[in-house]
Amino acid sequence: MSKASACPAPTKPNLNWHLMHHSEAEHDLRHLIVDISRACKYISYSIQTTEAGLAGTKNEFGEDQLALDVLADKEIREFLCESGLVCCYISEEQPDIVELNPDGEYSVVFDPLDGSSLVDANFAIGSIFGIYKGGDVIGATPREQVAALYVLYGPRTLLVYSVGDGKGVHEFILNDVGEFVLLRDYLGIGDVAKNYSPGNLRAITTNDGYKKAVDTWLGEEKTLRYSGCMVADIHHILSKGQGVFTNVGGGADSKYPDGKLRHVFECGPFAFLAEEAGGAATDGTTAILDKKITAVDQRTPLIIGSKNDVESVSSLVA
Ligand code: P6P
Repeated sequence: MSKASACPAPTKPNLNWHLMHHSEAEHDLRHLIVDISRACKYISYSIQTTEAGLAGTKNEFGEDQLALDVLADKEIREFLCESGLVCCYISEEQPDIVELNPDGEYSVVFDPLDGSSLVDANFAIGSIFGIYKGGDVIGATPREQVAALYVLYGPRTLLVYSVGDGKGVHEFILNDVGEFVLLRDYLGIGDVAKNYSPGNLRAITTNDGYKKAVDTWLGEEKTLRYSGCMVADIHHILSKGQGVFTNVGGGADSKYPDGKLRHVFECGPFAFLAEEAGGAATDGTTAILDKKITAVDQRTPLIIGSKNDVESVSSLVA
């Protein structure tokens, strides 16, 4: 019996096929990623069809929850339950770790709808996911993730994933029949940024290093690209193959001393993807992937993208 399969590669590889034949993800991890992608199809549909009003509830951080935030969180939970593979999850919309199946071999961390407050302005928003083996995310580092992915809901619905291990970062588009099909594989981030995305810009009034970084970008005539949704802004870096995104703190007395972003379900997954694509991600002194996760609501400064720029900005804001 010939070892070579009699089945030719499909003309348009879908997510499941790519996970099986390119990333060689283990069986259950492949199923989990596909189940997460199924939840995101429903989220994409909800964004197109649901009133983006307030849900009348607040999340653990006291922020008003949009109907869509709550809906996205619920849809993801349903598919994590259906997979049977998840022992627990950490969601931006939940106050603490949520236990699902005690026999599940994976933990999932996610921001169900990052940038959701921009939906009424019709800006692109996204879902962010990190996957860990086992149930002990608190105390782990994001380098222990076995996969990371995001879905960007814009003019197109795009999914980008990596299972690490040098297997690359790959981009899929949701087609008209509801399949994520390969758009571009092996996305890379070059060492030098032409674009910059400065989040928490209010911090330059109290963080001299950050102000120096912004002045340098302006002096170098780099091009500003900033939407207010990190999924869109960091996808811009992966899509263009260069760029630097920052969200750093303004000091002890500022509104966000450590910047606005959450370590476990926002910065950790993107750091995994950025390093796999040849870029870098730090908090100014430590690689995000090596920064211990101490709490579900832990915030961290983030400097991510083209290596040379991450290094130079880190030295200014450290
Ligand atoms: P700023 C969206 O709420 C978010 O969490 C990220 O997606 C985004 O990069 C950041 O907050 C926006 O921060 O300082 O621009 O308001």
